[in-house]
Amino acid sequence: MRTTGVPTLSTIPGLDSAPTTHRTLLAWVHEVADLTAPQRVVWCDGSDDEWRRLTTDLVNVGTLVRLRQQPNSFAAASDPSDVARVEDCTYLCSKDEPDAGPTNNWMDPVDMKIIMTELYRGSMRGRTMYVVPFCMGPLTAAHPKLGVEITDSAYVAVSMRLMTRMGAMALEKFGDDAEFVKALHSVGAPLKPGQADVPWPCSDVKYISHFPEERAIWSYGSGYGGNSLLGKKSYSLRIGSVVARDEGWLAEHMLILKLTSPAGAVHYAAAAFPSACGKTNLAMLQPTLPGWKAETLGDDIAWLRFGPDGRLYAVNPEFGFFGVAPGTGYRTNPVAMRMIEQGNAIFTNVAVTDTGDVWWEGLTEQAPQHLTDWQGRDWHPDFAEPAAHPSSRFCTPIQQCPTLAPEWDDPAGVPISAILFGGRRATTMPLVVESRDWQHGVFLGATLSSETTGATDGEVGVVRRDPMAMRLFIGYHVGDYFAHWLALGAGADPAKLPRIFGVNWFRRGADGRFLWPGFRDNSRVLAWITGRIDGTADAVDTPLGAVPAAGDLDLTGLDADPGDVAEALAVHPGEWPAELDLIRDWFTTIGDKLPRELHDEFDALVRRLG
Ligand code: GTP
Ligand code: SPV
Ligand code: MN
Repeated sequence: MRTTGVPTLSTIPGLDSAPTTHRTLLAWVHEVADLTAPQRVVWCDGSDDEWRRLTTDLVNVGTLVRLRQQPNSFAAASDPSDVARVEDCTYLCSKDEPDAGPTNNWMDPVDMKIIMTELYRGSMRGRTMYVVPFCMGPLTAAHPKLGVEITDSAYVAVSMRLMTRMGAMALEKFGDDAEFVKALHSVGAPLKPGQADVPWPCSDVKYISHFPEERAIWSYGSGYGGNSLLGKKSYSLRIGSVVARDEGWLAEHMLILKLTSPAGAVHYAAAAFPSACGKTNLAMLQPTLPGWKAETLGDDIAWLRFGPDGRLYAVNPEFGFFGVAPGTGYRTNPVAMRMIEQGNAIFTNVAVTDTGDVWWEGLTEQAPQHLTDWQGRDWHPDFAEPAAHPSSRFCTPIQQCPTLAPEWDDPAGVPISAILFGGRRATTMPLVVESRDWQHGVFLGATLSSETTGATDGEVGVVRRDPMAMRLFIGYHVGDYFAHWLALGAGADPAKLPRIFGVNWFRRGADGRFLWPGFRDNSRVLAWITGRIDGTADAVDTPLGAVPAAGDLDLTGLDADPGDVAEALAVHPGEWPAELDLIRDWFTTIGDKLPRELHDEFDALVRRLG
């Protein structure tokens, strides 16, 4: 039974030129082509030629603008309605609703598939269907984590080349029967014969759906970031966290950083901050403290597994950076600037200068006199709105990062000695606090809170709980996720576990200014953290945990008011009754699945606060 006008299998050019004999993959590609009815099928090989072809096509249709000031680089402007991850349209379709828990939108997988199958029917008409094989994490891993994204967006295909190990190098690992995650994506904008395309096709109807039992992802209607680059949040975190639970490891929203002290001691740290709360900046830190060296391994996602020696090792599954542009400049993040200026970058929703370069708020102190803003409008410095969208992004290959640690592609990963949990809190949370042990550290992560940012749709600046910065990315029940964290710690040698810290770069004074200068000066906090691990740094015991006195931080050469620093570090018991209420509400939301150990930690905190 076929609808008239839908091309049948054999008539779709490219479908049968598959560079693989993997039977499940071939069958799935045929099935999707049959359903979505594309004009042609392209198997992506990830070559330079392919990149040139696709970027040229994208320039011709108006999706990309070629930058004249940076080699092989492009600016894209999304549809103004498609600028962030869509939280309300993101679903976790576990077979049983309780497995999704209170942090996920749930729908029955059968019902979701009925809805989305009808949306996908003919959704690629008039478009090219790209088959994008990819690998998350090193290709040399014993069991490489493979995926295939089928997409009708060339922008997604070229972005996947920057963000993942994509094309022939990944397909080589498939053989005839390797397991892989099926990730289906359509912008949901079929073209009628003769209908002209728009620069950023997308649909008002959006679904970003995850089927954890099947390890499958179905995304429809959006072309943007984490909604469409499905190796990132959808695979590496939502599906990844479920695989990690089943296999005894952790998939986390964390940067990975290597620190070398002036004495040559090496420590690796992983840090979980919610979206737009400083991961990329910390990952590319240039310490202001003399003699310290920081190197980058990852800026967004970490997969953590115990090694044969009992320590916890981290791997970055990604192959590129999809970083927030505004605020990135030579003063705040010179490493990112040097990375970007090498070219081979795709920018999304930034402003473009009259000379064909990019610009965003914070790139330079003074804005150019004239720009084309992210919505294509003439922009002058007195324009009321920012020239770049607050969540505009740069996307660049990881190998261009000038501070990339040499061990970045090691399938064994790097041994983590510190885990940081941080949020964006104007009050209450001190600059840094050390947990008492793993269980208390899990409590810090489980109660992590942050003011919402522009990285997702919805209101900005509202305080909400964001457990381990994973609120939007846990692929199962949050209570079970906490239990998994606790069980991993309980099964490990406590002396080999990473120490867990809470940080807050964003505390503000009464007049609204940041109390801590942040950015490169965060190296002073990292130095204290490694000092705690090595037993050389002092702290004051507070109800929250160990906090440095101002004199315990190395503040040599710091350009900040000493009163501000003391206030950034302060623990004010008066701020805590309100906070405890919020934690209590959060725990009530989680319900019966909240592990007893976290209730115990809460009670102990209440007691310590008196
Ligand atoms: P995602 O890519 O969305 O996950 O964001 P991220 O966590 O990588 O955040 P990023 O490093 O891109 O920073 C987001 C915003 O926070 C930018 O506007 C930065 O300028 C700002 N920021 C980062 N670090 C600091 C800091 O130490 N202090 C202050 N005040 N702002 C910071
Ligand atoms: C984030 O929002 O945490 C990002 C960008 O890293 S996105 O790819 O859209 O998830
Ligand atoms: Mn992120």
